[in-house]
Amino acid sequence: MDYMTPFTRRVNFDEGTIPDAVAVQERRLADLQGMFADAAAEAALLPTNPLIYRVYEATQNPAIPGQLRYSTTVIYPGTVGGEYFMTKGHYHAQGDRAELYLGLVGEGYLILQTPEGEINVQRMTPGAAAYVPPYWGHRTINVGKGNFAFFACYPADAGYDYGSIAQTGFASIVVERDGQPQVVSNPRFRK
Ligand code: S6P
Ligand code: ZN
Repeated sequence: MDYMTPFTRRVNFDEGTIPDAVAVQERRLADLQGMFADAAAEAALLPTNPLIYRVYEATQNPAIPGQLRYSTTVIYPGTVGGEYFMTKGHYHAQGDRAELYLGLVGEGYLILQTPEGEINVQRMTPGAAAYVPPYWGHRTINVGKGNFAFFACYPADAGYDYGSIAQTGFASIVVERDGQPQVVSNPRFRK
């Protein structure tokens, strides 16, 4: 048997980062083009191409059954035409793979959607352990004034299906109304 060597990576609980991450992905507005409901507001912001979030990958464990990967995501505060900064969102390429999120810093929403368009919203604050069941697409949204960060652990072979979300969007979006987050239906949702 060729045993894998155990290891530890430290999560910074104040920042929600993984300082010795094996990879850090940056997502800017250009990477989310067409995903915000207010196309004019998105186009107006595009020249400055703000940083929306970073993903700190703790591992590059092999994408095979039985292996796990884990990471943190830090979403910066801000809106595009009143719609809060958010992740691209995805289904798992292997749809039956679940995932666990743990809130670390700030305040966010986890919005989940079935392939049929059913929506579920979970509020995430530090300590909230939110379960993403098999088959639910998922996106996280920073609804606070500071950074929002969470830890994620998922089967290494889950993979990413970004295409379905890019095509249809989520049926609901989260916008700021009178300084408060509100979940409203997405005018650009294409079922
Ligand atoms: C992976 C997990 C997270 C996200 C990350 C960024 O299954 O759900 O690590 O990859 O939060 O979101 P996205 O939608 O850009 O991959
Ligand atoms: Zn996922």
